[in-house]
Amino acid sequence: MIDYARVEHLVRQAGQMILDANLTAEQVHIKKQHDFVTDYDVRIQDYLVETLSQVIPEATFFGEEMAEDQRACGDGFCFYIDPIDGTTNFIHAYQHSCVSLGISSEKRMIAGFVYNPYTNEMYRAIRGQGAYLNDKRLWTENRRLEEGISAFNMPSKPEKMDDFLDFLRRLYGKAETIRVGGSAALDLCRVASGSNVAYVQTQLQPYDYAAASVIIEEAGGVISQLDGSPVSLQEPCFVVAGAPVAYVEIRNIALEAFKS
Ligand code: 2AM
Ligand code: CA
Repeated sequence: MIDYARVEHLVRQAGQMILDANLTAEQVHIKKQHDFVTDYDVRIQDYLVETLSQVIPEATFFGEEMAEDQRACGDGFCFYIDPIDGTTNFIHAYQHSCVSLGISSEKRMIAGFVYNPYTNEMYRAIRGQGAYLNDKRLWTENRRLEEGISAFNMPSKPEKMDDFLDFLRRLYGKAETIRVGGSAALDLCRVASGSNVAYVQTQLQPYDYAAASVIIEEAGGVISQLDGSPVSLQEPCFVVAGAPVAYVEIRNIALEAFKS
């Protein structure tokens, strides 16, 4: 039995490290074009790996700031860690970033914790036990695209820019309105809470959506790849999510726009 209360406490502590950060220019490094890492991303990941290893000693880790050949999820418990989701927001003091922690077992997500320290909002779900925002149980109201906010994030360098702009043009005609948040995990959790009715990003990494995927599903929402198959827990993929009806609508729009 996993000590989920302890896990949640550690995620909150990690969030506090975001709030306490005193970021200087020397602590910001470029991974690749438009993709940054700060010393705090590494520090928070190290903190979580060290402390979570005590919660489940046999667990493996899939962390954003780990070398790719070190990200290995075994058949047992695996922690998916995004120490700061919304790093660019963090660098610019945008106050919309979070700590994202997913737990899988036998290659299936069993729990997720996504914590926004700026607003003290903890999204969490344990498979089969429902999704919560702090103490409030979440249930995704089944709305259409025209009845809510659709969100997306710009991939750092869209490979198919024309398709992407075509997607936005089509979405603009159907959505009530559109927002770009800059934190995939928070924007996905807002699908669970209903603040967003749907979400699309052309490429995300498992640590970006692992935790949020359980939270969305436990709230009655839907998340998948573009072709409708489950999101990958091993490699990057296209992510579509939404309230059941809005999910179908936005996936159809994406299928039209990205069919080439
Ligand atoms: P990050 O802040 O942890 O890097 C912004 O577009 C959202 O998409 C953020 O959640 C960001 O995660 C994620 N993102 C942007 N570019 C990415 C990439 N190349 N790989 C994975 N996630 C990315
Ligand atoms: Ca990150």
